[in-house]
Amino acid sequence: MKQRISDLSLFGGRAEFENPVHVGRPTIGDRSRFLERLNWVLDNQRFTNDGPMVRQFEERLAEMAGVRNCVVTANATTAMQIVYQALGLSGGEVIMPSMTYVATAHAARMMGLTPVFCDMDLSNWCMDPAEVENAITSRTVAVVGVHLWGKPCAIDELEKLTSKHGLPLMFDAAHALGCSFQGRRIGGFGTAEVYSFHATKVINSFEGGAIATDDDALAQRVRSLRNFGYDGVEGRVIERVGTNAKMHEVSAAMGINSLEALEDTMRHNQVNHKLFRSELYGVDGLTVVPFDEYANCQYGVVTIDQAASGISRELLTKVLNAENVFPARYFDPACHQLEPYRTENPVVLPNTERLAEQILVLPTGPTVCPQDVRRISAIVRCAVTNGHQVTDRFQHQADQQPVSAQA
Ligand code: T4K
Repeated sequence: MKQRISDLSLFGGRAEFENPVHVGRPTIGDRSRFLERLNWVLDNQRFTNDGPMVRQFEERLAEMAGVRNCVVTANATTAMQIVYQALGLSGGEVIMPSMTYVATAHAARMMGLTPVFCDMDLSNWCMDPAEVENAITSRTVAVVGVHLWGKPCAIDELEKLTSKHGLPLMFDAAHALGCSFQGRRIGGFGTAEVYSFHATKVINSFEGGAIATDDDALAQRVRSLRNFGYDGVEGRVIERVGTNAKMHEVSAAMGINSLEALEDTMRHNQVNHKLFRSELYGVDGLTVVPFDEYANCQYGVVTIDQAASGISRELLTKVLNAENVFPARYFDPACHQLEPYRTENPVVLPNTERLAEQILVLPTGPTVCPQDVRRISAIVRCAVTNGHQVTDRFQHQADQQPVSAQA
């Protein structure tokens, strides 16, 4: 394990990992069960349009989340769009955090709605409800909370606020499947919650999403909207303008497989998370974002404060890449800093901007074993505790390079 600067591969040491270690490796579950399910789909000859695998996946999800309805879709982005449509929202402002994946904002914009971005509360790493209250105007038509990296956002406060103002409350729960808040699984809060089953998520269906809601009428409308607007009861009457956001059977088969592995996956991730916390404890300028024991811990989130550590996030990334470790910068730039959402008078969100500059997500998940976590942590600890020296040495190395090699 790396201990001295000279051990680092960036400075001539041997790479710690022979094969690349990535963020976001998919969770497959029991491969032979998946292949059995795949064969079953092929034999059954029903590939899509609300088939038996999709229905089973929906039932099992609803049971896991403790909600009345789970409507699965092609992905979470279209799921959010059809929730807006089902709520009859076609204009006005939607309040959401800026520190989220751009899909949260795009889903609103694609439906003709205007995202209004709020800053975050650094004590829980989620949207600050006080900021939400300030942002509510007569143009506000909905509020979207995001359970960033699986951390439940300020659900209670947002529920109180939205009910006071008579606004629908949607949660982007793309990261939070399996997580709980006050003893209840994420999925049953607000008007609706939306999961993602993208390949990189704690449960994957290759691509996929779901709308979880206790509102039966809303569930029926979103079922219809995901299937061209066909009526959900009779099935053959076009009742409204809808899209094609259906999940197909092979996706659902993978989703069920991966759902069956959820408890094991969460246990594994929680062990990895605790190890990151202990192995990186006390490193100046580095914080391992904490999760409680009810989180799915699918992201190994750290922040690097360059002023305190002497090393930039970018250089730490270079150090890790040289060791064959590939972290991710979720989510930098934040949404309000992205081209489609920049305004003439720039919105300033200090906490979000600071976090966006410092965030780094380290690999975890079932393909990353606890020993890998120790090895990754050793690299990080070595680079960050010697931050100034690593920076100087890297600069010196760069200065020695011929100009053509630097270009
Ligand atoms: N709301 C939030 C808060 C979200 O984070 C997301 C999606 C959404 C809504 C929308 O959900 P969906 O509409 O996608 O269902 C990924 C995903 O594309 C995106 O789904 C996800 N969030 C976002 C956070 O990240 P990238 O840009 O990180 O993907 P990529 O290809 O760079 O891969 C990242 C890492 O994962 C790499 O290390 C390789 C690994 N990987 C990736 C894929 C696709 C694999 O090992 N296998 C794979 O198949 O976007």
